[in-house]
Amino acid sequence: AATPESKIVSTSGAIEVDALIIGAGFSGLYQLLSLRDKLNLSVQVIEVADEVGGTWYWNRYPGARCDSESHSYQYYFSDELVKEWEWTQRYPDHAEIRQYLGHVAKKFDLKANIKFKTRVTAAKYHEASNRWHITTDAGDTYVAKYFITAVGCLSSANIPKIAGLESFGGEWYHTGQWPHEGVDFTGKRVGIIGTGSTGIQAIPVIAEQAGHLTVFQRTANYSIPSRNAPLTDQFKQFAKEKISDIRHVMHTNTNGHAFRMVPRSAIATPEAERRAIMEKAWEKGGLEFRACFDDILINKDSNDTMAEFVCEKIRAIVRDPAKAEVLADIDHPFATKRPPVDTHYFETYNRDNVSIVNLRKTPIDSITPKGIKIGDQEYELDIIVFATGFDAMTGPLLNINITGKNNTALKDVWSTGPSNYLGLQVPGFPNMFTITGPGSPSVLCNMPVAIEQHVDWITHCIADMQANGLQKIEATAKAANDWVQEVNVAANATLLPQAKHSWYLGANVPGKPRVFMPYAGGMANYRKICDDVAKNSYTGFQRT
Ligand code: FAD
Ligand code: N01
Repeated sequence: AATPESKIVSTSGAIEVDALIIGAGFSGLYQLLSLRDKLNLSVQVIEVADEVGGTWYWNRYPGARCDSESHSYQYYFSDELVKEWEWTQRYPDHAEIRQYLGHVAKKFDLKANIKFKTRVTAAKYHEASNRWHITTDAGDTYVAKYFITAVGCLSSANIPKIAGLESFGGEWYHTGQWPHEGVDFTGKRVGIIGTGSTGIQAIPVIAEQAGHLTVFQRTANYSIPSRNAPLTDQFKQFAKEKISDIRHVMHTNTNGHAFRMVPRSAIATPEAERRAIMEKAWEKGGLEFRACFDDILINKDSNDTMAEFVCEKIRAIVRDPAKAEVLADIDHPFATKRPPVDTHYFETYNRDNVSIVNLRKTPIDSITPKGIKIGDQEYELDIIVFATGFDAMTGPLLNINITGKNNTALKDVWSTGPSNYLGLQVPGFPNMFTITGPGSPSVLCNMPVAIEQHVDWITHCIADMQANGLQKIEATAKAANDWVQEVNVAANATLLPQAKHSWYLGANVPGKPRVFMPYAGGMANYRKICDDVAKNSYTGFQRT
């Protein structure tokens, strides 16, 4: 394999490599391994953190763990790797996932090709040489034939611009930039803004330590108990013996998880039977709850049955009817925002030291030196936690000054929302690939499955170019336009766009274009589309 030493430093001081990858999370690590060890290319990864891990490097907030089940939240490209890694819990926490990715990096000697503590600030395509010039905050310039972004969909923290934040006398943190040494909440007056998956994970854990916790909720949310537990020996054995079967299920269903949707309609199931099914799934816990029926996201009547079931559960768990009302006042169909899974989330509101403020009634006015001001009331706080999510999917890409052919900036091409072909390539940006880019299923899936599919497709595409002496691949404008239509059609065939306050639509970031970003047509369907494109000599791409 090509080693870092095989990089060439040109007379201009630029470092020449075959491929430059940004990011050392699940995506970047596997892309590096594939290009370096399968295709023998010289590859450089640039990563702003000082370690591998991506999401799991940054998100160390209390309660941070994944909600994909451990046996599915890992790479499946190597049976040996699956067999040798032992998960301890049904849902691993951030530290365990970091250890896993650290193990992968060590096993395949990946760190040799990663430059840490370095941010890519700009990437510019030079047409005459057909090379990307990529510059970093360390002052380096890399010249690469292939430029691959593995920057993540959820890596650009969304810190709302609330007037007065800079005047706050206490401490404040965003969950996606959590201090590695942790935060001591003991006896403190803590406010948390946000009740998405992150807030719902963090609230029960912070409540156990804080003197008082005030939850500032803008959009009430459904949540399903995770029922997290240590894995039994029997399950561990099952997961290792059935690697092929598990992989097959994940590769042939809509969402990349290791379970299938049960092919039955909620609304067509008699009420008593439907209820019994939902009760059983609620007891089992986890994302599989929504797979009890296969029409939840396409039939509003079916969806209503699940939405009502969860709201009934909220009212039954939360003893204070006023709190229960705020929590169950949900404005979108079930699972049209990513449904969180939790550990004692609704139960936490039965604690005397936890209160909830409904921001839909009165929004935050400002942050003062003492706390958060809403209307006439000032909530005095020692610590504010922003569980306010991310500038998702487009944010991490637009943070980099990317310029394609004719000096065209990506931010201009995407000024009214992202457009590309298959979520993989933007016309005018040859030889640039976006792993899990907008327009791909990515965030609607168990992501390692979506990531492996993209990396394998890109690797195969580059291998084919190398084998055929091709220099350049570029999506055509027509293919991208058609794909954007396809992404819209797929979203509109579901209830997903009905969640108006959703980051899938960019609604959480003021001023962001309202475009449904991920491809909702299903992972298996998408995989087939991509495979067919490759088989048909890369239809929709121009290759020279
Ligand atoms: P990331 O892990 O985000 O890695 C991207 C890397 O790129 C980061 O390390 C970042 O520092 C680096 N980077 C970005 N821009 C630059 C730049 N300009 N220069 C240098 N480096 C840069 N998905 C699931 O499927 N199941 C789950 O249960 C799940 N739980 C999640 C929980 C949380 C709290 C969050 C935030 C996300 C979760 N996700 C989950 C989604 C998760 O992001 C993906 O599963 C996966 O980790 C993404 O890997 P990635 O390598 O594509 O991106
Ligand atoms: O972010 P979110 P997240 N004033 O955007 C509120 C993955 N993930 O970090 O809905 C007041 O979902 C915002 O309100 P609203 C998963 O894909 C997975 O929780 O915009 N409130 C919302 O309540 C997930 O979907 C896991 O009205 C403001 C909250 O902050 C994605 O990451 C765990 C506000 C943000 O919710 C993002 O989740 C964690 C403002 N100005 C994350 N701005 C697991 O798998 C925002 N909000 C377990």
